Amino acid sequence: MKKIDELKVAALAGGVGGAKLIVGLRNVLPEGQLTAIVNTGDDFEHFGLRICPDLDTVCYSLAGVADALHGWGVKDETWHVLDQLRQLEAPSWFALGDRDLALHLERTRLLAEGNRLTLVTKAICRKLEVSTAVLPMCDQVAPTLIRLKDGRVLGFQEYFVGERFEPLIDEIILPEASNLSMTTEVAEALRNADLIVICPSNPWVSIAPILNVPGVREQVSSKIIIAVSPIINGAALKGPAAKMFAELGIEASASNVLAHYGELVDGFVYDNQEDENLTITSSKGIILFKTNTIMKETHEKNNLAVDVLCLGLKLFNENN
Ligand code: FO1
Repeated sequence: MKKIDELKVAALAGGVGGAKLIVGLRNVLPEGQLTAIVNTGDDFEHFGLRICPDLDTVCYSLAGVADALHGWGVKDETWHVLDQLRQLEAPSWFALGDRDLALHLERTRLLAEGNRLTLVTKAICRKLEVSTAVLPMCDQVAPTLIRLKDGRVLGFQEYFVGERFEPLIDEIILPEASNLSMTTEVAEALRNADLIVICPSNPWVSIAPILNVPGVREQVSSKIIIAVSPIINGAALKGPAAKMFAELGIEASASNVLAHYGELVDGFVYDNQEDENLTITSSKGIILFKTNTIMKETHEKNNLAVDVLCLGLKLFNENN
């Protein structure tokens, strides 16, 4: 029998919602028992710089320097470079703040020296005084592409930011898995984990890319997995998840998030405000847990983390 503060947890996360629960898990678990495995499908090249939005959102959030309004980028940011880019009539659709820019410059420099993204991220976390292990899902470039109904194929940021996720999507294209490989760091984190937490991130563009890395789905499926729904009453708190569901022909609902994860999860956490009673389509006995999943304040992040860990601990102890 394990106690909650003995649990080793690997949390799969994408952008803003995922980062909030990662912070809550870091706050309630002892040092060294949490590893964040983060989506890099949103990454892209911009002005020759390697931009890794989800890694940065998780690192800035853990460092306590994330901009509270947006959830991404750095707080107390200034925008002189962006203003000057506009003067130059250069691309300004993706808002790069001055402080944030320093991180993109340094990451690009370290990558150009031949360092793996995993080690570059580790170095950046050290400089941001983040002790939590933050791992990119893989070291290879692994862009998630969006095929639109008008035939165009866009990178995720061009779709999400450039076109404000307005165009109708036809298909989400993940990279060919055979071009990707699980890092030794991710393999070790998954092997050592007692519990896998799928954070309230977009199932298609934040979680699916992580599960697409060869070996990840196999490694996690032998563990207790708790997923948190990013959809409440058919809507996403942030980002395109609900709209994507609809355009992929799936009604946006917590039930459909659960159906999307299907046999993978052992426990599913969804919001108190959810007025539908979830129908479980999977044959295996999935435990449902209703609580507050809206994380504005730190105590809400911590409370959700405790709920997730208690559910995970219960299932872990029943299975071990
Ligand atoms: N999101 C926006 O909606 N507009 C932006 O201009 C923008 C800039 C940006 C810069 C750095 C960064 O790390 C994230 C940024 N994001 C922006 C958010 C980003 O597109 C999303 O958070 C993730 O890709 C979604 O998971």
